[in-house]
Formats: sequence, C-alpha cells, structure tokens
Amino acid sequence: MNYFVRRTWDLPQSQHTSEQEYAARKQLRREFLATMGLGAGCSVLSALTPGCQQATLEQLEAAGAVEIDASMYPAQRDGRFEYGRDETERDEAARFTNFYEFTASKSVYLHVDKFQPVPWTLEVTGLCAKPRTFDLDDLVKLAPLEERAYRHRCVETWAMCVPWTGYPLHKLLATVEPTAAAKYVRFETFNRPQEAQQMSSSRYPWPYSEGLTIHEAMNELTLLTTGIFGSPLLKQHGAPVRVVIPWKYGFKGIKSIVKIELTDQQPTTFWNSLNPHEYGFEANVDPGVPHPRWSQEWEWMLGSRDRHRSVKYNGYGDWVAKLYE
Ligand SMILES: Nc1nc2c(c(=O)[nH]1)N[C@H]1C(S)=C(S)[C@@H](COP(=O)(O)O)O[C@H]1N2
Ligand SMILES: [Mo]
Repeated sequence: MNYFVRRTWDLPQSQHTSEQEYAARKQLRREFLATMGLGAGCSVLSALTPGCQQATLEQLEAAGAVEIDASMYPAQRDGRFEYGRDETERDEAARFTNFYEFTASKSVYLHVDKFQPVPWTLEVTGLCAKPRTFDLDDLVKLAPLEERAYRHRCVETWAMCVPWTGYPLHKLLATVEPTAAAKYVRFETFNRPQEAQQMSSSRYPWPYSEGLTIHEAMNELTLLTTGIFGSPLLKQHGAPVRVVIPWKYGFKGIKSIVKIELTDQQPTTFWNSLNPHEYGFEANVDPGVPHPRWSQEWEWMLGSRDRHRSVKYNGYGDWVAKLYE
C-alpha cells in the first residue's frame, strides 16, 4: 500500500535515518531478486528466502511460531459460514501478507523473529462501566472458541479463504458494559520498535490503529481472533490476538492488539490518516467504488491465482447490509 500525503510527523526525506531506509531497501531488493530467481542467495543460509526454494510449510510455521498452549485448538467449525470457493493453502497464507510494523514487503515471516507475543495483555477501556485488562489465558477462556471459514479481501485486490478461530467481539465488549455514549471502538497494535524493525521509521503514524462503529463492532461477523487453520495465530497473522471483519477490506482487520477503547468520536486510523482519499474509514468491500489507482471489480486468490469478481460486502450482505441502510 502507498500514500502520498505528507503529515506533520513526516520528516523531510533528507532527515530520514538513512541507515534504516537503506537496510530496508536492500532487504526489499534481495527479496525481489530472489523472487525473480536472480538472487545469489539460494543457499543454506537463505532457506527462508522466498523464490529460491520456496519455504516449506514447516519453515513458515517455525518462523512465525509462538509458545502458546494450543490445547483448545482446533475448535468446532461454525456451520453457518462457507467460502463458496476453494480453501487457501496454509503455507500460501503464511508466506504472503501485510504487517507494516515488520516490513512493507509481503514476506513478513522473514522479519518476525524478534517479536515476542507472550506474555500479552489486552486492555479494554474507555466509555464502559467495567474496564478491564485481560491476559491471554482469560481472553481465550472468556467464550467458547469456534472456527469460521471466512473470505478475505485486501484492498490491493488479493484474496484468500481461511479458517479463523475465535469468538464474536461482542462477547468481549459485553463483559466491560459499554455505556450509551459509546459510538465507536478504537483498536491499537503494540508499539515495540525493538521487536518490529519498521516501527523505527517515522514515515508512519505508529502504533497501527483501526476503528469501527459500535454497531459494526457488535455485529455477529466481527471476530476476535486467536487462531488460524486450527492452531494459535502465527506471528505474521497477528499473534496473539487480532480482529477479522470479513465484509471490509483487510486493513481494517488490525493485528496483535494491545488496546480496545470505546469512544464517542470516530477514531483516527492508520491508513486513513496516511491517505484518506485512498483508504476510507468505512472501507466496506465494494466493486462499484474503484480505488483511485486501480479497479476493485476483480480479486485474485493467493496460491492458485484464480480470479473472481469482487462482491459488495465481500458477499456478506445478508449479515451486514442493514448496518448501512
Ligand atoms: N497491525 C497491523 N495490522 C494489520 C496490517 C498491518 O500492517 N499492521 N495490515 C492489514 C492488511 S492491509 C491486511 S490485508 C491484513 C492481512 O493479514 P492476514 O493475511 O493475516 O489476514 O492485515 C491487516 N492488519
Ligand atoms: Mo490489505
């Protein structure tokens, strides 16, 4: 994803920490060359470099593994949801994703080794009667875990079909008793430049944040997510806890959340503040509204590269269209 709008916190190009920028560019170039099969690096040392020997599922999972008690996975599949398409291979999903805290490339798994998602706490606060901080154990035991087969559509036109594990966010929100004044929910990702290399770049408004209206947050589809493919989340998928909002573009599905805040004002959000013209706050999947730089009529599946026509609300209109009437 890209942005063109300079913000007050943007340093002029000349003042960027040039070493970091240089290292980041070098890494991107390495990945690019490797993908093209031109890199010199197809050796033992770079077993995890995409494009050389494509990393195996074992390597991908080892790179993103988190030491979490996995005894509650897999959870029972919720029969109300079906992809209507083939399921994406788990290695395809694990090797290609967005997580800007680590890299602007898709090979996030190559950059997550320093990230420590355990122990973890999630603070739920703001306009509510019973604000509370949960540790991971409290969080996964708060409601029965279920598995949901959801379609995912990134604003950049790639798509996937993967099974997430979690429970509806409304179950968590109910425990803190939102007040009548709560109109929005704001989410925030961790802020740890030592563990996530791109967080040292002042070009971005860290920490990553996102937001929903309270009605979107309370919708049955909005999933507080702790697992994927029947196991705890890999680091690259947003370990240990994220949200999944299948009728919206993927950037709304904020990863590795440390804070959820009930507010009476629409929150400022990461991509929207970088470029409001390209990344709206609402961001519902809609093939009728082109991105300023590309059409949104089609999407392509990770792995197979199959193309499908994109569908309004990503096909979840029965669940959510009423929110926008
Ligand atoms: N904290 C954080 N959350 C994030 C992102 C990010 O860069 N940082 N990228 C978003 C985007 S653009 C997409 S498409 C999804 C991709 O994650 P997934 O493939 O694990 O679903 O994560 C979203 N959540
Ligand atoms: Mo995305």
